[in-house]
Parts: sequence; C-alpha cells; structure tokens
Amino acid sequence: MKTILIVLSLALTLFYTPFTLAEGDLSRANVITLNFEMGSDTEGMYFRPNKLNLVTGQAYKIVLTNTDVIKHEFESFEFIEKIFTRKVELVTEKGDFLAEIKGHITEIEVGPHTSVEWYFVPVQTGANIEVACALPGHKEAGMVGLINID
Ligand SMILES: [Cu+2]
Repeated sequence: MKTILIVLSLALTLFYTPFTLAEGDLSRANVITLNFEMGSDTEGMYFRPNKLNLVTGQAYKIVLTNTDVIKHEFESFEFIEKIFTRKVELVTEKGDFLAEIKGHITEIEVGPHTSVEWYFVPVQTGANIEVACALPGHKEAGMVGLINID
C-alpha cells in the first residue's frame, strides 16, 4: 500500500510539475578556462594556483601545463568522484590537436613541457578537496593544492 502511494505521489508530482530542466548540453556551454601550472623552482615544487574554487553545473576547461623538466601528476580520487569529465585533449605548444581521451579519468600525468586540456563539469559540492602529485616526494616538496566546489 505504501509503495502504491509513493508511486502515485511521484506520478502526480511528475504530471503536475512543469519540467525545468536546463536546455542543451551543460558540459559544453559557457566553458570557463582555468590555467593550472605544475612546476618547480628554488623553493621546491608547486601547483599554481594551489587553490581552486569551482561551482557545480559550470563547465570548465583546465589547462594543465607542466613547465618542469620532469613529469608530474594531477591526482585526487575525491575530486574525480565529484565531477563529470567530458574529455581530455592533448595539443601541441602551438595548439594543434594531437589526441582526445574520453571516459572516466582518475589521474592525469603530464610530461615535461607539455599541456593537456581537461574538460569537466563539477556535479557535487565539496570543501578542501586535496589534489597532489603522486610521484614519490613531490607532494612533500610542495606539489599539493586544495579545491572547493560550491
Ligand atoms: Cu610531481
């Protein structure tokens, strides 16, 4: 009986509630580009910026640029679970297209003097989500940051 009532109330709600779904593809509309540098200097290793403030439902393109002579990683399992990744694109320094990777991304490794473009939409909020380079000693050397999603 309880199940029938729930189904009935759901059906009524759907029938009487005007659809307010957003139009179009949210992962492609009004994309905001953010630059994110992975590098090192005399004081150690860094992510710049080391703090990102994002909002749910907004499409982003983060350009991950490794300015260093060694590879670095962007790893955060908590962050990955809170976003929808549309694609990761690999482009040359001149911006020429090289490759496009689609599907669930759990970690991005960027080679020396290389950039990748990561297209995603945050779908869950979160505070002080840590992102770090998972290569041995890199997080301890300063390659760590925080992401907030409102
Ligand atoms: Cu690193």
